Amino acid sequence: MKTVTRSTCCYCGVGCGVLIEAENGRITDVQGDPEHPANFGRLCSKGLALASTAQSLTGRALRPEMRVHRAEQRRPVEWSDALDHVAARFVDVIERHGPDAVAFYVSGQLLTEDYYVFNKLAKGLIGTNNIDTNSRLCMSSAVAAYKMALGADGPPTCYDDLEHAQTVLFAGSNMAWAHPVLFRRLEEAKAKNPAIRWIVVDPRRTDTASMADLHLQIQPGTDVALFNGMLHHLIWEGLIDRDYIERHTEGFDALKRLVREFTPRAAAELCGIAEHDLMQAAEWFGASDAALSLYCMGLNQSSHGTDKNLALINLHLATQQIGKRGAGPFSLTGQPNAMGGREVGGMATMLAAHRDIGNAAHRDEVAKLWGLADAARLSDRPGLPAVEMFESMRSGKIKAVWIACTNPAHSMPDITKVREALRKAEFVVVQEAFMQTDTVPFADVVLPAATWGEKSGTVTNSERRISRVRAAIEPAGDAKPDWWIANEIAQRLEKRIANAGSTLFGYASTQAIFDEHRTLTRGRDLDITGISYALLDEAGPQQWPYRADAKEGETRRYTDGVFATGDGKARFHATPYLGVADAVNARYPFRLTTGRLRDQWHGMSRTGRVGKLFSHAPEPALTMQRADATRRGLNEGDLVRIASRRGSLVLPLQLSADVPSGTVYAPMHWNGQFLASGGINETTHGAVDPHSKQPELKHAAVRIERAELPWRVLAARRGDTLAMHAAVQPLLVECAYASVSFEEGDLIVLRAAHAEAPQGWLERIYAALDLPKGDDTLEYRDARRQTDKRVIWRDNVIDGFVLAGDIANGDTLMEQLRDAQPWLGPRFAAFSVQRQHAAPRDRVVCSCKQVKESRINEAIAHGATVPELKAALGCGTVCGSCVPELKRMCETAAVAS
Ligand SMILES: Nc1nc2c(c(=O)[nH]1)N[C@H]1C(S)=C(S)[C@@H](COP(=O)(O)OP(=O)(O)OC[C@H]3O[C@@H](n4cnc5c(=O)[nH]c(N)nc54)[C@H](O)[C@@H]3O)O[C@H]1N2
Ligand SMILES: Nc1nc2c(c(=O)[nH]1)N[C@H]1C(S)=C(S)[C@@H](COP(=O)(O)OP(=O)(O)OC[C@H]3O[C@@H](n4cnc5c(=O)[nH]c(N)nc54)[C@H](O)[C@@H]3O)O[C@H]1N2
Ligand code: SF4
Ligand SMILES: [Mo]
Repeated sequence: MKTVTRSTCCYCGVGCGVLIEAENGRITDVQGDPEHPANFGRLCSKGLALASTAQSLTGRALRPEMRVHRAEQRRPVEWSDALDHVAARFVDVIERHGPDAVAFYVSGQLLTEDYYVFNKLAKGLIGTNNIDTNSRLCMSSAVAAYKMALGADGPPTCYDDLEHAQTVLFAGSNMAWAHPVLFRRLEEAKAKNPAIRWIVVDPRRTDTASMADLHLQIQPGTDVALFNGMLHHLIWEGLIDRDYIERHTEGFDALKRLVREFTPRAAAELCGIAEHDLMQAAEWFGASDAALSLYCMGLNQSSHGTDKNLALINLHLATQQIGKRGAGPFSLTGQPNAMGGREVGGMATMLAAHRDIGNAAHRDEVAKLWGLADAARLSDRPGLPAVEMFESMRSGKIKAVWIACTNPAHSMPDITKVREALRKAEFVVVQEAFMQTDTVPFADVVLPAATWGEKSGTVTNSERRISRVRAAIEPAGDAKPDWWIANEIAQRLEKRIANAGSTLFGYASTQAIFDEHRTLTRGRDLDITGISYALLDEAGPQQWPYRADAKEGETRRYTDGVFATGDGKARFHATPYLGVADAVNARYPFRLTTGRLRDQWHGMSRTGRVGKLFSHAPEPALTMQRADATRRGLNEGDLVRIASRRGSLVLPLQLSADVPSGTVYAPMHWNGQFLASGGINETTHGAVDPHSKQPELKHAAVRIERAELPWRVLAARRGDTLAMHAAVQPLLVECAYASVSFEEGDLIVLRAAHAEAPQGWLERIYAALDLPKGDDTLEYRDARRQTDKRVIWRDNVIDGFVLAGDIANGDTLMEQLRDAQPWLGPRFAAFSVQRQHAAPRDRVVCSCKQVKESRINEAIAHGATVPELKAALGCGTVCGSCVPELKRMCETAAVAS
């Protein structure tokens, strides 16, 4: 029977509504929900691919697994054994070393209900504040700044503002790729009203930047200087609102004194941009009827990320670009439920419903609401934020850790230390939906989690809007929802930890959890006592605050100029400009920055399962400006070693005019499942912001040199890509460079390079890729030249190949494999080099319609415009994620001609 279930996309903080179609326990299709106020039916390329990422059970965590001793292999066990074991080990550590010897590391991708149970378990039952989340790597600078400047967490703005903003300032946000559906709304608003100005602050010329009226291509880490300089100019030009400053704010004088030295010239010089561009940006911002800033990781992921946020909020307060339609500082939430996590207080530095750990009255309130027998059970010791948590594990203080819905061995900065920490811990629990992640190998216990499509609850999106997530199918195998797992173990702990109070756990449903959660928000800034499952079912997603006596939620906050501070006034902060933590010098001359790809999601455990989502960026790469490369004698495609003071990795070089001289860029996604290394976080720096404790993931000083790896491998095979991936992945680390990607048509592609052939490696690759010797296999070997080649046919069509040593005819074989046309002529010709026929690397620009770069360029060469491209080729007509790139390709061609 076919069913359609209304739910929410599991990826970014836009929080698009989806309709999940399922049949016989399988998700068959996912469409945008036309009624959802975040997307009105639209989805981006990742959302549209949800059905294909969800379909296969290969590689899913299906059964609990555990080992009792480190030396053992984990083996499958019953749920009751795994739950009893985790509870017993946690009790043991707590009894021996106290509650702060255990830690929870959870995720902004958990649902609010999951999060709530984890937070109550750590803080209310165990009595430790050692519960932190990947939101520490993501939103914590934005949170710190909102609280310091406006008195409370959460954006004052809403999505409707996107349509009303007259000046849009994107700061450290590549919204065209990271929040695509909201970007579509901005594009439409600008198309309707060309007077709208876009300013983009980003060291790279991203798709977002290429559409801007003004791109401020600043040096990484210099945003505070820029915003201070803009404020200086606003004051000078009389574009500030003195009356508003007087009535609704505090602290302007100190700030004014500070920005005196940030003349446009001085600031522009620090940023590496033109002075008149800085002044232009300030004027467009200050003189606008409605200036909206949209900001994300380029501001937050910095060792002075809170200052970057505050300096931007200063601009809004000084010009009264806040609390009115189309204006305000709008922090874009990264993960689907980073907001929900903050609401339940699921971090080491906060308590439920935006309360503070350090505030005794707040602790008493929470203790009472939770029914704790003893209010003192709520610890007043702040918990350890992510980076410190893993450091404390590494130094042996934290003995047991429970990781849920995040992959720290990939996503934390300086991962050598994280791996050491996970090895050092006595007991590691990993609650995961997929087995192929870099953290799973460290687990003593794997708890299989139900994932998107299989679980229910709520999430809160970037505009404070709570949406229902609903299960369309049963969990895979024995997997269970995250809240259920936490609740089961909590009940076991409750029996063993003395004097916890009345029954704290024993939830029967997510609704029971939500009902308890909302009670805790009564009277708080995020009061949601008016929101219930029943209301969400009847009236759809709702924004907070939404009090019990209200008729609806608040769309915009601070419209009356009264802020959430004690005296109702917002606070200016004097933000000095400070340099990055990891200084460049002659030994480490490049500034490395990192970020996202359009079609991948973080550690790729989901998006990395489908070929289609690789087509836009098929290979990992380090991007460098051509002139920088030429000076070093490096060429496109060369393998380079990127080394920082902490670690190194090898990546292919990609030349691009999008990065400024001296800056290089690598996407954050590629990790040990797809590479011979753990990815770019081998090199990043664990320095954190003093207020938010967010690490500086956007900057590291690095050295780049050619990696001399003459022995090359190119292999590709059609078949069960997920099964082959699992077999190939353990072999990757044996080469200095290796990467795996998928292509449409069930293809897995392996690229590798090493000084010489590792012993016995190729034989294992043949086995992993199912290329046995046989009648359908052609083989060529030249031991002296370390050359080894194999091609396999099925019904006269090439079905796979491995080229090792000499990969000169790789492109030709790849094309044959992709096209799946019968092989003409003698088979041995497959090994002869046919360079002249080899097609150049052709990227897929439009992933929905699979339209390649070459076809688009050909049409552009014949004069096609974006609408004509859409009409003729279909590209850009489904999700629209590639439209910025299509525009850019047309513009580049126009400039060139
Ligand atoms: N496709 C896709 N979308 C996603 C995600 C994903 O994995 N894939 N993840 C989601 C999550 S969790 C998050 S947090 C968001 C992140 O969304 P974004 O923050 O928009 O994405 P990033 O690419 O990490 O970084 C944005 C930009 O910051 C720039 N930048 C680097 N250093 C600086 C600097 O010093 N100053 C300024 N002004 N800019 C700088 C980078 O060049 C980059 O273009 O995306 C969400 N959406
Ligand atoms: N260099 C660099 N590093 C970065 C960043 C950067 O820009 N540059 N960005 C940082 C940011 S902003 C973020 S948010 C982090 C993200 O980093 P992570 O949190 O590590 O990223 P994910 O890969 O999304 O991890 C989520 C995990 O949960 C699993 N999962 C999926 N569904 C479920 C479920 O329902 N339950 C459970 N228990 N598990 C599930 C997935 O398989 C996946 O392994 O990365 C950070 N790291
Ligand atoms: S913009 Fe894309 S990834 Fe983000 S919620 Fe919408 S469909 Fe999902
Ligand atoms: Mo994030």
